[in-house]
Amino acid sequence: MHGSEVRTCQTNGIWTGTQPSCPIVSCGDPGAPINGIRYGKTFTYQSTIILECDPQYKLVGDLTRTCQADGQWTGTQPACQITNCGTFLNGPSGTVTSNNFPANYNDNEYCTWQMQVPVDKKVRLDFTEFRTETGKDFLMVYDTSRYDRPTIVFDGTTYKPPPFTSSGNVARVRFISDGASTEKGFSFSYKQVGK
Ligand SMILES: [Ca+2]
Repeated sequence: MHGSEVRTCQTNGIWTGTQPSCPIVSCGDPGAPINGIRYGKTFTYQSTIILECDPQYKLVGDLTRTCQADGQWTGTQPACQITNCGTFLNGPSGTVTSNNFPANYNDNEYCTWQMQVPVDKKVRLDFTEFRTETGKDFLMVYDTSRYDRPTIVFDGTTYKPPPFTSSGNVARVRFISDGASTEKGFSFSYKQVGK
């Protein structure tokens, strides 16, 4: 706030101090990390943005940042570190498997696949196999045109994720394993479907 917090009416009929005003606080655009993307288009007080890395890169640092009253973002801008897995998939259909499938995947994996279809289509995912270490190794499905929508997370050995259809023309799938114990992993197909 700029101006006087308390103003008193004086005998001359004029208020003391100056009229307060509240300028809109903006933290400014922090940009996207190199080899990454920024979700969220407002940078004012209480806005939250999400920082993400492209396939073949791993996010190191803060996934989300929020604009504070002092005009500073929480946390620090993350970086995207190269990995040895994941890719962009742009064809009308395809199949994705975890590393080494059907043998076990590796420890400490961070793999992202992005499926993109024409703008008037959606991406449908159908899982054929799914086994990951319960509570430790996770598969995440991102509906990337809806950054505000919670990510769907799957893990375990007893069920297969249900089919998923994106709301836009892009979907991302990410697999993250911890440093010990592995399973067979997963296999899914994707294809473009009409809106
Ligand atoms: Ca594990």
